[in-house]
Amino acid sequence: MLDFYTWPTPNGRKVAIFLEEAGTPYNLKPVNIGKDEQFAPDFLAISPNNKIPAIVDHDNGDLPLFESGAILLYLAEKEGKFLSTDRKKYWRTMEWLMWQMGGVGPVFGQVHHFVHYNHGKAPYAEERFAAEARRIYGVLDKRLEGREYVVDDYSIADMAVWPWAARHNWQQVNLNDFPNVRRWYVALANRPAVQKAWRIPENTQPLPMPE
Ligand SMILES: N[C@@H](CCC(=O)N[C@@H](CS)C(=O)NCC(=O)O)C(=O)O
Repeated sequence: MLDFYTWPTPNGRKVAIFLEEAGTPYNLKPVNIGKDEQFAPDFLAISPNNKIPAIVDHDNGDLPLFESGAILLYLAEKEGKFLSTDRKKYWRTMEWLMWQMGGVGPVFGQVHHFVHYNHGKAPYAEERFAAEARRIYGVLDKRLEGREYVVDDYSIADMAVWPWAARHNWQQVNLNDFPNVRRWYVALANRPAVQKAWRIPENTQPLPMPE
């Protein structure tokens, strides 16, 4: 059994999707980041960067892990799911997972900060990060041309990117401008495990669907 520390945000949802898709049993430990619970000493002992998601694996000597990319890789290896053992596909998945961790997450996070939460305060930053987000959507759209998933089979790469695309409204992005992303986004949004993960921990946020 493992403990899953999370909150209904893009990074938390990556791991929630994996756990629901894999059917991995877990104890849910909500960390309300709106109430600064991520700074509690008990949580910092598990996640020293004071961010969700984090896990503690009691099947593995109470191993604590933070950083969503590391957690996805750990769980994929532990469960033997959603990460191909074929070496080419393995590295292709790693490549797109790292693209999410190094590009999509940090850039979209800045778009949320400047464009969604603090609109009008820093026009240059809004313009810069919104333009970079559109460029990233373009890269993803090209990647998904003629492909069902980011890397051949449904994988942790899809699970890492999808929750960030779910905030397309905050990013002022119309998914109709990116038809391959739209198709992929809707297909994942219709998966029962993704819909369940969206509600973890319990929340009333509507799951965004493009018009
Ligand atoms: N690189 C980290 C980023 C995690 C992250 O930014 N988590 C946010 C929620 S999506 C958080 O916990 N923020 C609380 C804070 O910054 O104090 C990961 O991928 O796990």
